[in-house]
Amino acid sequence: MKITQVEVIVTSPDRNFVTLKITTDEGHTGLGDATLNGRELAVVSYLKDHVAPLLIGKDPHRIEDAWQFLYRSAYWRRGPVTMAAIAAVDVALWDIKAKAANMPLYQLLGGASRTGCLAYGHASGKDLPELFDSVRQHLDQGYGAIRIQTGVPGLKAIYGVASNTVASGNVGKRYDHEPAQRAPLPAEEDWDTRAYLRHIPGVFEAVRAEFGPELPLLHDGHHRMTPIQAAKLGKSLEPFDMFWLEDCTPAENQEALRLVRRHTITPLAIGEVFNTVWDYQTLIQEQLIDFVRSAVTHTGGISPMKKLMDFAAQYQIKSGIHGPTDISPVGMAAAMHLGLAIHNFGIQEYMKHGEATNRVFEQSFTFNNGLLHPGEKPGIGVELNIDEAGKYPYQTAYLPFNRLADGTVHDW
Ligand code: CS2
Ligand code: MG
Repeated sequence: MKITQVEVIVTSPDRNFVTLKITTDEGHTGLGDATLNGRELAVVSYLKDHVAPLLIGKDPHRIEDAWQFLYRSAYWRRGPVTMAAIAAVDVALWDIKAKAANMPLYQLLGGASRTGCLAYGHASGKDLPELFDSVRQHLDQGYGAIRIQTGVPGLKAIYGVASNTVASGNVGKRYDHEPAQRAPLPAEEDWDTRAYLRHIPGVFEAVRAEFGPELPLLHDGHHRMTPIQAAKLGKSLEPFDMFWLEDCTPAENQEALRLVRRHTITPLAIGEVFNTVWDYQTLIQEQLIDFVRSAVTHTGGISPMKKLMDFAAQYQIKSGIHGPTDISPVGMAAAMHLGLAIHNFGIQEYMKHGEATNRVFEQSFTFNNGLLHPGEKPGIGVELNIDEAGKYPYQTAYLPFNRLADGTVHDW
């Protein structure tokens, strides 16, 4: 079999998505997600200008060879743009291989290790009543685990809280609880770590009092704390039996987690901004985290994610694969196949895509009793409807950023 066509499709149904489509001389097609939220067109160029010409005429079955060639022959290694591009090729080739084998991808990864993948959703509200409503809505939709984000008194806009639930002063239109904004310039939000640290333990106390001890609860700190602040938060959340505290410190410094770990038994998750196994070397070997947050889309695809999770398994570290709506249905499907197959699956983030997105990407996954399953279609189980995709041209979009009260830029 030979690769005959490589296309990069940009579409913006509810938000921007970049999809790679590889076609073979035997008529098989494979899809890969290459969406890098807020920097989408950089990956489009990387794929179109630098990767597509290298793939034409190659054997699509040689996935490992293609991966190593793209990673090593570029000379320049790692980074989100490079790794999103390589991921798209890797997933598209796995899609083709599984279609050629007439099997759903998870069968090629070792078969199912479970009946489905436990998913968590995002509940948020500017205050407790709104938050409780949001939690109830998620429980009604069948979610069995819930991430909790709230407004902080004194702050106008905050990560994870939909714009229609926060006070005015917010720029741009938001989609559900999603931070990306289609606007020519990034929106500015405000931040105060001390106010946040004072507020959050009370929120979890109230949520436990309202919803009981069993519901797995998660929280995302979005890289905003220093190590000692993160340690303080982790410690103060211990009575509420967290499933995890995510991205408590900026992810660049793996050693920060040593300090956090020394002070708290709250489980830690990190890695949505990582893109290779090297970003986890210290974290995994020293058992400084409990969950790996990488997205298949941003970490080079199924092949390196399987290796990363096998490495993590030796240390009883589990998966918590990134799955907000900026991961396209193609990237979500890849995550579900991997999650179903690996032994050390932990949880899968799952934010529902909008209707327009679901018309562009025809999908075969199911969500029943809180469990995601990728379905039994050969391949990854997603096809792109090109007519629908063509209705939604690219729109400039940026993630917001934070400033402190004195104007200093802070991690968002
Ligand atoms: C987040 C994301 O899902 C998460 O945990 O931290 O929503 C993140 O803000 C976006 O993926 C950024 O593109
Ligand atoms: Mg996060």
